[in-house]
Amino acid sequence: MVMATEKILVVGACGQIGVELTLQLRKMYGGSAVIASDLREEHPMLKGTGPYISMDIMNKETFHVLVLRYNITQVYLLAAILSATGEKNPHLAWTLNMGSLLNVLEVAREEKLHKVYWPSSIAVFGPNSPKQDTPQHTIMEPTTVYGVSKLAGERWCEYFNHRFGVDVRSLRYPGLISYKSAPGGGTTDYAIEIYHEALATQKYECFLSEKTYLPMMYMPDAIRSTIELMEADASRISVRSSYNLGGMSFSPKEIGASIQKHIPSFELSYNPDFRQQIADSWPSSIDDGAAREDWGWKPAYDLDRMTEDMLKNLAAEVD
Ligand code: VAH
Repeated sequence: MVMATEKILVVGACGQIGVELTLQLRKMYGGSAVIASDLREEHPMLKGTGPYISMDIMNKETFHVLVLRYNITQVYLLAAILSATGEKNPHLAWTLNMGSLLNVLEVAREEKLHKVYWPSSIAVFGPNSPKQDTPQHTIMEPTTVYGVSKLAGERWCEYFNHRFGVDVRSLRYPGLISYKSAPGGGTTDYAIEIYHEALATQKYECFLSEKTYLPMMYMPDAIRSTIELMEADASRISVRSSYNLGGMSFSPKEIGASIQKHIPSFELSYNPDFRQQIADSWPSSIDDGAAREDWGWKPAYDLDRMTEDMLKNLAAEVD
């Protein structure tokens, strides 16, 4: 248990990452030290584990008052519109993803918050970025509004750190796979849906083609990487835009084969849609050497270990 001198606000606590990050932070700091907030109703898994406040992060005044009223010292900003949903409403995606971040960075500066966390994504890379082992620093020409907003956000994070000393930290998450909370409208959501359908119907029609390799990560690794980054001494953080973060890379065909080791009758078919073009613009694998060197990052899950854990826990939910 970390000393509860910190008071943490998680914004977007009911999303795919937010639920699990909130639960982990409450384990570390104590339930009452971590306030969960979202526009939505409180997620069932959060009920009874600590305080919940319904809040619109786009209302800077309300957010600022909440920070003062609850003596907040750290903010985790997880609210965002992801790649696939963002392409259906580009202006809203830009407005929410940028407006929320600027509200948090401004209040962090004004109130001298101890730390801020904000997730970026491998979506900041584009078709002209090196595809394999994409470097920490390289060409970044994202072709989705989501990627553009994350690239711009990274620049704002670095600016607020260098100009005002705000201790804001960030990770370029790959596609995240979990069983505890629903995916958020991303291009990598197939890698979650496939497990649910494998158990429910033993078949799945994938919206990406069979050989679409993408960087992916199991949620326990993603949560641990976030905590390890935020707990690292500030002197070890050399990247103030956002760290590349690698876990594993696989294609729909490979995840299908991993599932078939447990469910031999599972049938996988392919019917690529608009998300194929998004996936094709992203890296196939990531060089996360800077994260490994600066604060000792090392993933624990590979595809088969993730598949075993996903199927075991999803099957338990059905029973
Ligand atoms: C998305 N899950 O698909 C997110 C993620 C790398 C992908 O950023 O939009």
